[in-house]
Amino acid sequence: MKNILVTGCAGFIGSNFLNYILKERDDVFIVNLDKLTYAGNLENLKPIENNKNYRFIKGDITNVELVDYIFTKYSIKYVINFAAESHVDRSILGSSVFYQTNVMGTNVLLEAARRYNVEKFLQVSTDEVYGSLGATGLFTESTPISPNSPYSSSKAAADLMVQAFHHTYGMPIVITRCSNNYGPLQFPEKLIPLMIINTLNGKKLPIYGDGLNVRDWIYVIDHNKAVELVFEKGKIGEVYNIGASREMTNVEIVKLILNKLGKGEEMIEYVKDRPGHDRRYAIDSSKIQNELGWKPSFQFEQAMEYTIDWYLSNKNWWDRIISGEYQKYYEVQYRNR
Ligand code: NAD
Ligand code: TDX
Repeated sequence: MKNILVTGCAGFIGSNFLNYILKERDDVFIVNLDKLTYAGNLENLKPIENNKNYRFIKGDITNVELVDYIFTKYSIKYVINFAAESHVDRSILGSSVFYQTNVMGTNVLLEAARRYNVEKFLQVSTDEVYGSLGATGLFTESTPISPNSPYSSSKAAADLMVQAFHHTYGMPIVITRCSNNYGPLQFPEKLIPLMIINTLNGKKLPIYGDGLNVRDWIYVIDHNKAVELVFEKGKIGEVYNIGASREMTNVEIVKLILNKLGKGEEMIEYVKDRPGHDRRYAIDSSKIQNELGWKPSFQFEQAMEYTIDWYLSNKNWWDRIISGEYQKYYEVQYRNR
C-alpha cells in the first residue's frame, strides 16, 4: 500500500484525479488535504467519499503543524501537490494569496517531505511557467522559465524550489507541466465553463482583446493519467511536459460552444484585454511520450461535446456556485471591461 498525501483535490483537476485513481486502484491510501477555498467543493468527490482507502482533511497546506500531524498519523511516504490558487485573472486582482499558497505552501510540504524522507514528491505545475510563444515554436522542458503573471510567477517559484530541494538535499522529486485542461467539474471562472454557462443563461460572452490568443487544450483525464504515470515511472529530478497538441484560438473555442448549443455569434462581446495577456501556449510532449509511453487518448471534438453535455446535465452543480461568492467576483472582474 502506498500512503500518499494528495493536496487540493476538492478542485477541478484533483477531484477528477481522485475519482479516477480510486476507481482504478486499491494499492493506494490517499489523504486529501484541501482548504476548501472558493474553488474547493466536496460535492466533486461524492463518488469516492466512502472509499476505505480515502480520508479528507480540511486544512491549509501552509499550516506546518497540521501537515506534520498528517505525515505522522498516516505514515505518508508520497506527495502529489495539486493545491494552488489557479486563476490568472484573480492573481491580477490580488496576488498575495497566490504567493502564500503556491510558494509558501509548497515550501511547507517540501520541508515536511524532507523530515519524513518521502520516496517521491510530485509537483503539479503548468506550461505557463515558460511565458508566451510567438506564432511558431513549442515549449520543451528546456525552454527557459519566464513567467508573466502573478499566478505563473508563483508556480515558477515553486518549481525552482522543488528543483532546489532535489539538488541540495537529494529529494526524490518530479515535476509535471501541463497545458490548459477542460472537462467536468471545472470552476465556472475559466474560459470553457464560463462560456458554456453564460450561453445557457443568455449572458454575453466576454472575449478578451482580439480573441486570437492561443491555448493548447487537453482533456482532464489525459492530464491525470500522465500525472499517475510520472508518479509511478518518472525519472527522479526530471520535468515532464504534458499536452495533447490541440491549439485553438479563444474565438474558435467560443464559436464551437455557441454552435453546439445552437446560439448565434451575436452573443460574443469583445472586451478589454487581460493585462499582460500571454499570446500563445503550445506544448511539445515528446519526452513523456518517448520515455514513459504516454499519449493522449481523448479526441478533442468528442471530449468537448461530452464536457458541454456534462454542464447541460449538471445545472444544480454550477447554479449553486454562480449564486454565491462567484457573483461578486464576476461583477468586479467584468465591470468596466
Ligand atoms: P482549482 O482552483 O480548481 O482547485 C484548487 C484546489 O486547491 C481547490 O480545491 C482549493 O480549495 C485548493 N487549495 C487552494 N489553496 C489551498 C491551500 N492553501 N491549502 C490547501 N488547499 C488549497 O485548480 P485546478 O484547475 O484543479 O488546478 C490544480 C493544479 O493544477 C494547480 O496546481 C494548477 O496550477 C495546475 N494546473 C492547472 C491547469 C488548468 O488548466 N486548470 C493546467 C496546468 C496545471
Ligand atoms: O472571460 C474570459 N475571456 C477570455 O477571453 C476568460 C475567463 C478567459 N479568456 C481568455 C484568456 C486566455 O487567453 O481565454 C484563455 C483561457 O483563459 P483561462 O481559462 O483563464 O486560462 P489560462 O489563463 O490560459 O490559464 C489556465 O491554464 C493554465 C489555468 O487557469 C491555469 O491554472 C493553468 O495553469
